[in-house]
Amino acid sequence: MKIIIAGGDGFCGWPTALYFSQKGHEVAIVDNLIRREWDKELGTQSLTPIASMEDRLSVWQAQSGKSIKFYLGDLQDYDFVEHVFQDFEPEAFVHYAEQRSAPYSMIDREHAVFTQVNNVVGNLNVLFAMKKITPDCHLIKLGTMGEYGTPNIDIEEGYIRIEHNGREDVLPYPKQPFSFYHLSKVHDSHNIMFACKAWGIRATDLNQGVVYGLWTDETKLDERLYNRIDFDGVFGTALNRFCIQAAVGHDLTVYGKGGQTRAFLDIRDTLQCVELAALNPADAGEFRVFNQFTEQFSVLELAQRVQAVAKQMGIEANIAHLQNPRVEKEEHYYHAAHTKLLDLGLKPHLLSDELIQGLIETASRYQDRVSRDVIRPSATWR
Ligand code: NAD
Ligand code: USQ
Repeated sequence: MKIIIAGGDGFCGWPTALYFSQKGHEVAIVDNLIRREWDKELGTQSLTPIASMEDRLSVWQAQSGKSIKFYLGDLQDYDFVEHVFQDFEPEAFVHYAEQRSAPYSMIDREHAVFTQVNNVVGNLNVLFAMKKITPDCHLIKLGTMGEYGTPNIDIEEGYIRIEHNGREDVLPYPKQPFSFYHLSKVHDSHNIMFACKAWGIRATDLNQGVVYGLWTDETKLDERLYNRIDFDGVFGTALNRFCIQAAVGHDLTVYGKGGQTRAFLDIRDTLQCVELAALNPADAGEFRVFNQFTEQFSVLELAQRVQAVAKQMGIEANIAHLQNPRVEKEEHYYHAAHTKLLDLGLKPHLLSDELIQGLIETASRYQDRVSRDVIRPSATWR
């Protein structure tokens, strides 16, 4: 299959590109490398050292004998996007290339506007180029479980049957997103749904939970193939952050009560899910929605899991309940459906003590790269 991985320099995108390449697909990465600039803006860096894209690709070629094409450019630039579609003629387009941090989108007006313009315009450009050049191409779009928020009823996969005044219909599930970032994903979903209906585009919206873990078979082959992993208070996410905090002797930063429950998955399952979507494309005109996660946990539960594994390793990790920088429910009902990817054959890697231990060990190895100044949350919702 000819497949584009947009956002292929990022945490999910880089291992996905290698995974598809290893499986013999013809892969191209599209990225403007802006994620590396955001690190500089925030005074942080990946825990693991990451090589330049040039080095990543030449090492991969040497290791595997396979080449990955790289298009350097911004999805907000329509001429660039059209060129990519003309030149590569993809059968599938995996779209990870967005600003993905909720706290980053809440820093101030400029960051909120940037996030929504970057994400919504980039996605619209992809839709228009697809319609014009490769109308049969399958769009595999990374959305988020955070589109749904935390309603007091079960969350369904994209759609819900509603009865109202004696009539019934299957309608998009109500959205109550957590941040301006999560809102950008809702806007994307609406734009894609409309493009499917109006132009017959085929699309799968993967409402992904929080991704944890780091290593995949391909990224551990050579230090220059290592993936990035974030620890800072803006881009770092719950479980990965707790493991790194335990390793460097920082309190585990639970926001508020910690009863916030979210959907989670191992990064190896991100790759599996995207592969399952790609191998089983949506029909022409179909806007398909999968909830992409394997387990749900409260934030406090995760901190306690990390604390227990750290203890077995001889590390005393303290759990601190920080004042919550976000506006979110700290105790709530949460039950989300996630059967569609399992039906396609997903074999989940459930959260294990070994994975937590491995992350703590990796973080210990690279602890000199962790600046403690950027660990506490800096952006607030209020
Ligand atoms: P990331 O920030 O590590 O990677 C995103 C990549 O996209 C970066 O390399 C960046 O340079 C690139 N990019 C951003 N805007 C671009 C643009 N306009 N043009 C070209 N390239 C651009 O993010 P990630 O953690 O790999 O997440 C990938 C996707 O998955 C995102 O869309 C995110 O919303 C979604 N997602 C991530 C998680 C998670 O826990 N990491 C969970 C659910 C959903
Ligand atoms: N949290 C803490 N302590 C921390 C970090 C986070 O208590 O140190 C809490 C947050 O308050 C929140 C929950 O953990 O309640 C999740 O926060 P997060 O930073 O781990 O994840 P989130 O902001 O939701 O965003 C991440 C990705 C985003 C993706 C989303 C999936 O950055 O791209 O869309 O996970 S989901 O959560 O399903 O919306």
